[in-house]
Amino acid sequence: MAEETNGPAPDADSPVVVVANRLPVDQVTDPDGSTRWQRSPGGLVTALEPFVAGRGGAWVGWSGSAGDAPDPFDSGGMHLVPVELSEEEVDRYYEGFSNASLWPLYHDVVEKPEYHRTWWDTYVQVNKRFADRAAQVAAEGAIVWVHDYQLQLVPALLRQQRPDLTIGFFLHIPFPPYELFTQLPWRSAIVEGLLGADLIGFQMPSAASNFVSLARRLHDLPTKGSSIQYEGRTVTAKAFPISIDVAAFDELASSPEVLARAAEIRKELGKPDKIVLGVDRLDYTKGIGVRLNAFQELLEDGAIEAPSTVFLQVATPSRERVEHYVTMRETIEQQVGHINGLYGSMAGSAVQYFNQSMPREELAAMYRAADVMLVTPYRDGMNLVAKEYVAARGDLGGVLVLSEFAGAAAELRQALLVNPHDIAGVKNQLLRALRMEPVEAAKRMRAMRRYLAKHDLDHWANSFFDQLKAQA
Ligand code: GDG
Repeated sequence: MAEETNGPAPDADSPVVVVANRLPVDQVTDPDGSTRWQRSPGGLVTALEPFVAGRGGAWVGWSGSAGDAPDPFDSGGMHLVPVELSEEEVDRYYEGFSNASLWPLYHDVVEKPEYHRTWWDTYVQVNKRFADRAAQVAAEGAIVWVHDYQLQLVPALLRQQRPDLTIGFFLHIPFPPYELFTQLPWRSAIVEGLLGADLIGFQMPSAASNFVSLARRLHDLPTKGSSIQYEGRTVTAKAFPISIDVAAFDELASSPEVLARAAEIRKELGKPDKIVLGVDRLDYTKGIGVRLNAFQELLEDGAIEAPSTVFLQVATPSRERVEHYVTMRETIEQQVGHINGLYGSMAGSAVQYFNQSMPREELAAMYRAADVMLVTPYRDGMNLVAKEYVAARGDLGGVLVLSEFAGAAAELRQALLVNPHDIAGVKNQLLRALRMEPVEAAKRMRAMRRYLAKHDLDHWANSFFDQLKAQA
């Protein structure tokens, strides 16, 4: 366990520190058995790298494997500070409290959250360790940006040790209303943990106001608009909807290689008239079953036929040691088998299902090949897949069907919005998307692309940092 510090340690010299569950690198093993660190794929790393690299900044996070942590090292212009987690801590803090208590609770209790005191104790212990590491590397008066639901206690723990710091926190997932949040046996501790920050960012204005009203109702704190008065400080809770690197995705999706692959995918599928696509981490919040039900009923009704209309679903493996995920995967795979048994033919399957992680280029080609993109989460902080689909359609083709309960729905207003709990509504909108005139589809796509071009990942990171610096 790290020693507590009061004020910066003598060698603490990072003016900007990111604290996240994972480091921005993954350890890879080469064919000769040697290991090395490779930058993690993903937008967040790309967005935050410019703020950390080149400014002597640091990134505090877990390496992804249980056991002793490697010593801090430099990579890509960033000082990386690994935090160690034992097997038991991974079970209780990460798979337990983060992914089987907080994740379902924050997603409208789509599955029943489990609450265990041992999980909570470990969550506290691990949050302390992350806060200690950040306190050790942050320079006097540094800006620290803490990320996501795994680390909600870090802002207060860090402020106790280092009142000189400016602390920001961003929650990538939804924040539930008072009536749900107050189920949590440790609700006050979480609110106090977050209030250690100067700025708390959420994906949606409604999530920010859920938090403000919680501070008022549960802790009797004075609030006004997005401001909360707490221990002589003003804490701001506001929405900063996250985005993607729109230009980079657009460029990738219109490269000759990706376009050629998109044409090949259509050919490999037997040149269907329509391709419907879903891309998700295999997660019960994403509403993959809803889509399969709607597709199956349209086949039953005779409104569509297979394989001239084919449904392509990529369900990337995720959290495979958490029980809810194991049962959900079995249910979905049975459903796919059932639909294909009934509606497949020698000419091809009705549903093409992949429980695999795909290269980014392959995803881009699928986006480009798909006539309809189905994004139907029961609840989602943002949903970057919806934004990637729009960014990929420089040809203005394709129709996006999007759940009202994804954060992205507040921005991508020209999508065909659906309530994933209303199967008849999902069927109607899917059919409407399949039958939409290209002129109308292009008009909708153009409007969404215009919006996204201005609201990209840089815009998100800059707005958050600017507001945080203004609070300093
Ligand atoms: C959380 C919040 C919020 C998926 N399969 C493959 C693959 N992906 C990529 C997608 C996209 C990302 O993963 C998924 O992002 P989402 O936003 O859709 O969902 P979560 O993973 O649940 O993310 C969410 C987000 O944080 C950011 O704040 O939007 O609400 O839940 O980029 O393309 N990428 C590759 N192969 C795959 O098979 N390469």
